[in-house]
Amino acid sequence: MKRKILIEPDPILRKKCEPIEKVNDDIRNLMKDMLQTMYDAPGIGLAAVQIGVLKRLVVIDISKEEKKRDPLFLINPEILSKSENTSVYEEGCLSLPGQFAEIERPAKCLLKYVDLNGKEKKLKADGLLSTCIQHEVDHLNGILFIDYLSKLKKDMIIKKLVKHKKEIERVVV
Ligand code: GNR
Ligand code: NI
Repeated sequence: MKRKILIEPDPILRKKCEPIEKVNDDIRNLMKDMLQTMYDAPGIGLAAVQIGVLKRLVVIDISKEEKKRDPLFLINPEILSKSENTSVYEEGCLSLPGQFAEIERPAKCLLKYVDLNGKEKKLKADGLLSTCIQHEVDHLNGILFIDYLSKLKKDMIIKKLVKHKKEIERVVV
């Protein structure tokens, strides 16, 4: 089932998410919904908080072609280490529709997570995957990429989103 994505400003997006204690069918079904919502958007990553569920769950798929889908299901993801060197990507966020900015982050990271079978795994990431992982783990801690921008740029984006949300309301009512 496709879910609705929350758009900033929304206080839920600023909450800290809770770890999963047991990987069961409820969690697997929720992550299936997250993946469907992400592919439909479309996006390359989605944190559960973006659909209003305050749990430490992330789905990612950075594959380019629809036919070669390669989803990653990350439960309780934790970044163990980050590289000294950084890289810059133009980031977008499904909770910040139409907004993009160049963000500098550690180029590589080492991730620990639990998979859909409840098994602990580690993953070394670089490139877009590393950036996407850091972007998603930020969501679990209530952080959005606009928090790394100057107050002026951040305020401009929030103002646009408030206007955008009011326009959506007008269509619905
Ligand atoms: O779809 C997305 N694209 C993207 C591009 C650069 C860096 C991060 C991302 S994640 C984003 C989807 C999203 O909002 N995930 O939380
Ligand atoms: Ni995002």
